[in-house]
Amino acid sequence: MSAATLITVAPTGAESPPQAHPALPVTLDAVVATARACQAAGAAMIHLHVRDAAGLPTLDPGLLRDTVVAVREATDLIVQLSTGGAVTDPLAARLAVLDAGPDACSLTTGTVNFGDDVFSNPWPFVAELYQRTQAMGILPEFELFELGHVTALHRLLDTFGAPAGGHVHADFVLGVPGGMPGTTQALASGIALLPAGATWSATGIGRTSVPVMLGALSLGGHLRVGMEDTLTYAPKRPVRDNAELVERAARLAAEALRPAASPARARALLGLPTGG
Ligand code: KMH
Ligand code: ZN
Repeated sequence: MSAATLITVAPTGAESPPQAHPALPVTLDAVVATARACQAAGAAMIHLHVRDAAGLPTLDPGLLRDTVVAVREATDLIVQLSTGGAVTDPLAARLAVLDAGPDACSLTTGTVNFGDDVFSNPWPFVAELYQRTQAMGILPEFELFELGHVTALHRLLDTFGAPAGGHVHADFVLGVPGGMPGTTQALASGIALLPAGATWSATGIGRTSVPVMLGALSLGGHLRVGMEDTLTYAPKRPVRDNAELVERAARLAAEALRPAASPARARALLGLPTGG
């Protein structure tokens, strides 16, 4: 079990409209301010989706690049870009996200029902994306919404070899309507199937956020929190902002005697180069 807890913040996502919450960071300035506040609160990695001038999700290459540069200039956070995008995004644009040069990217290993939609990740796309991360030296964070996604992770490693940097890091995304439930039991089933030596975090969507966080801490995992995953802090109590969610995660991690990892410590844990 790691002595420190890597906290990833997912501040924006692609699915909530800009008017869903006044603190949803949809402009570059707001993303940078959020990144700073979340690092101060204990985050070490940021999972980013980008919005256009209307606040709608986009995979515009220039905006993605500008965001990577701006967050790097303002913080020490590990910059992870989403390759999941929005459920409506074409696969080719999702592959091109890597050209923005992040430290890490999300990589969902299979398709999953996503509310009324389908989050599509056919095997040829997943295989191509994975091989591009290897060629470009970008750390993939394997997003696992289903137990079958863990099987597909093994298939990737068996077919194409280890990720860039040699370390396997996964994130269980629980409680999506259509995916695994946000319970400690589901999480325990998933981590039992991970490859030896892998590190993992977990996040629970909506009201499963706190139970999944407590389950992840007790099972020795890391945490992802943020307004991509929940807009409420408690039933009928909207979240103040992303930093409030990071503050709670850092507090609970400290109580679990596994305090929040600094970005430098998180880099070492994930096998990323330090100092850049
Ligand atoms: N917006 C979801 C359909 C990711 O970032 O890689 C996919 C998602 C996962 O958010
Ligand atoms: Zn995402």
